[in-house]
Amino acid sequence: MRPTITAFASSPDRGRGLARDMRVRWALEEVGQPYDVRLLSFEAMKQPAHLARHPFGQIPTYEAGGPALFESGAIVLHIAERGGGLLPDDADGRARAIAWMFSALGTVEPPIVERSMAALFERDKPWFEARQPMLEDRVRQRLGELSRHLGDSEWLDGAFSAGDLMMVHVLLRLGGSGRLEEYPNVAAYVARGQARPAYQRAFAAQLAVFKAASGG
Ligand code: GTB
Repeated sequence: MRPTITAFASSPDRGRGLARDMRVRWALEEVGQPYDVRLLSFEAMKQPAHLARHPFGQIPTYEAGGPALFESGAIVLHIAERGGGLLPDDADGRARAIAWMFSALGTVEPPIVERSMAALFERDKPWFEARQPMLEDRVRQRLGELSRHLGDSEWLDGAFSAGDLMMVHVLLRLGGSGRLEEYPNVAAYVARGQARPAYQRAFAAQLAVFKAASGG
């Protein structure tokens, strides 16, 4: 059954592909699965109809006949398990790819989100300047560790997987900060992810939504 996902009707990322529906779109494009999108305003996300899909009233969600799924990691894993090309065939390789998905979401994303939340919501707070070095160091620590692991490899663990998809999308939130450029192999890794045709199609789809919503 053709899945329906949810996304912002007008994304606060202004079409930069940073909202988490982008991960789901990218995964669907990688496995060649066409999909529909239900666009939601912030108000609609908090209404009972959407809360029945997502207990926290967020996007993305995923519906394909069965119960609605929420959490971008769970959705991408679900897509990867059903389509080809996002998880290795061998059990050990699959386990490693899934471990990388979890590490993207649980180990690398939190300091990146913390950094961007501080920049968005704490600039006028008395503690903002004092916290900055700590927030930047936490991000640098993870980037350094990732850089060491990647070395000259193209992807995190053999062929491109759902682990790479998730990690690249998490890292994209650092775009424009200058952090990625401090680790050239990590920056090149992110660029390789963005160059994938499936990423490009997903990016174009979410950008078209933003442009339509903003009249351009
Ligand atoms: N852990 C959940 C998941 O991975 O699916 C987190 C989902 C989540 O945070 N969704 C956000 C949301 O629905 C949209 S992506 N927020 C509304 C709410 O909580 O009420 C978050 C997002 C928004 C904007 C940018 N940006 O501008 O860079 C990046 C990420």
